[in-house]
Amino acid sequence: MSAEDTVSDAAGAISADRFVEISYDDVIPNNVALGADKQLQRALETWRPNYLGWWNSMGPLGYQTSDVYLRTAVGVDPAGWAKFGYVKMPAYRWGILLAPKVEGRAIPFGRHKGEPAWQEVPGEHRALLRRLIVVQGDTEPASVEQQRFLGATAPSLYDMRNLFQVNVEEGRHLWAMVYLLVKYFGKDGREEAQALLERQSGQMDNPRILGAFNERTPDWLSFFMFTFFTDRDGKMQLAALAESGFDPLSRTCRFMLTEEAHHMFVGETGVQRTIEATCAAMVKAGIKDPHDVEAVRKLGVVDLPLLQRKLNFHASVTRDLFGSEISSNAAEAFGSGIKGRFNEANLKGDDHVLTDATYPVTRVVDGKLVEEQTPALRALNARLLDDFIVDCQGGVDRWNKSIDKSGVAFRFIQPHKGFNRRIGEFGGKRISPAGEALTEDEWKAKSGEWLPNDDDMQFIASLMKPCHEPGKYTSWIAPPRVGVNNQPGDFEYVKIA
Ligand code: BYC
Repeated sequence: MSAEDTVSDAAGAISADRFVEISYDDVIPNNVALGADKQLQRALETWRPNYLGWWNSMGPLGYQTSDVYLRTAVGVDPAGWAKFGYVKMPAYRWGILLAPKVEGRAIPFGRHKGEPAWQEVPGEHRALLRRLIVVQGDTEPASVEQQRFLGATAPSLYDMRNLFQVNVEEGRHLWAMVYLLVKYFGKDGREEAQALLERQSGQMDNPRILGAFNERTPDWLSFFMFTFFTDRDGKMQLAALAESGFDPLSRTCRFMLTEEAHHMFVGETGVQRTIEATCAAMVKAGIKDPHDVEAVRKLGVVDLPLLQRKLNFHASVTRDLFGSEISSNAAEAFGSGIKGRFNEANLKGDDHVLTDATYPVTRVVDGKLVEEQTPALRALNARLLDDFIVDCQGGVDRWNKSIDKSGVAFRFIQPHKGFNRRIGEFGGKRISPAGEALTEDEWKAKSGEWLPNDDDMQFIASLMKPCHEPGKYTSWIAPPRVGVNNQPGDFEYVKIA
């Protein structure tokens, strides 16, 4: 029996009771009655081999014939939407799943507030909507490309499996956006769907659209920081798009958010376990000073100041993904009812149209940071970025708690939002992590203390030794508290073929 059979059997068994709406008999599993729209089905079935070609040439390097213990979405019921089982990655059932339709849903914000949500693309907003769907779609394969080489240095089979889980789900998120493009945007949409497979992360001629998705993810610390910070940008953006007046986009994003939560879990616990290994090794060796980097590194663990530099890097690069703090694009997307604020429908205390509202935006004026009240409509990217920073703080606090518990004296701090930015108000300005405006010379003298330097990257690379024995972990990372789907500690998450 092939891995694909195992999953489809499992899904079939489930669909008999709770998940009747998902069709796993189709080549492309879906809950959008794909079989009833032959033209769309044909278009997606034409795209599918190109997607598989992309997966095989740009997806995870190696391990494609290994059985990986993966979860597959088999429903959209929050109480039980996934099924676990061994799957060979290329046989993963990438499906099209939308959250259930909310009958009578109205557009919750903008000029069209209160009108019935659109089931078809509103002609006047077509170009903007297409652009946002393409940008969202572009990040999904980009992240898979960035993480392509990590399997070979996985610190355990548990982590390797988590990497591949994230990768196949980013693949599914690409399918989600391609579905929207192909179903609602005709020939243009089909061309965009193809282009999503052609741009490549980091490529000079045809790079991915957004900056952070052209950075390398060269090691596992980068992967964990990426899934903590950058996948959280995914959460914020998807949440803003889930408010959309274009109902198919809203429903698609709502279901994607379920999967995104796991990616952030992988990031947060990955960093957490790295911290735990470091602190435990320091306590065991009697090292009290976290800044005694040489002594700490000799223990084969990552020193905490280096983790802070990695945090600074990933936080700042990810913040650029919010676009300019003050943006007429964002104002237009909101005004048109296409992209809301985080948690828009539940926000209390304003009219959700924002005609007269203001929002404080930090700007650099005459070399000083000042807060300016700005028309709220134009400050939506600033607001989403602020919400993101608050959301990140929860995880950073939990990391700090685990350092406290060990008795080591160290605290992680999120850098000031102006630190190391390329886009927006702070783009090209030199701001310290504490939020002071610096001269170029001051920046040059200090930035090696704030961002990972060559020595750091070489040290991290030296730690990236694979550990492929079930239940074992490399020195720099602690085992997880619980296994995936409650599997025992020595579970063979990847059967390496
Ligand atoms: N790099 O008015 P502006 C995820 C462009 S992550 C390069 O400042 P706007 C995931 C911008 O496109 C979530 N270019 O900002 C995570 C525009 O160009 P055009 C992804 C940039 O338009 C991990 C121009 O600058 N989803 O899902 O309000 C793993 C002026 O733009 C950048 C989304 O982002 C940049 N960093 O906002 C896997 C949601 N920033 O159009 C997946 C959809 C800006 O003039 N996208 N530019 O040629 C959006 O909502 C918006 O496009 C942005 C930009 C928030 C990205």
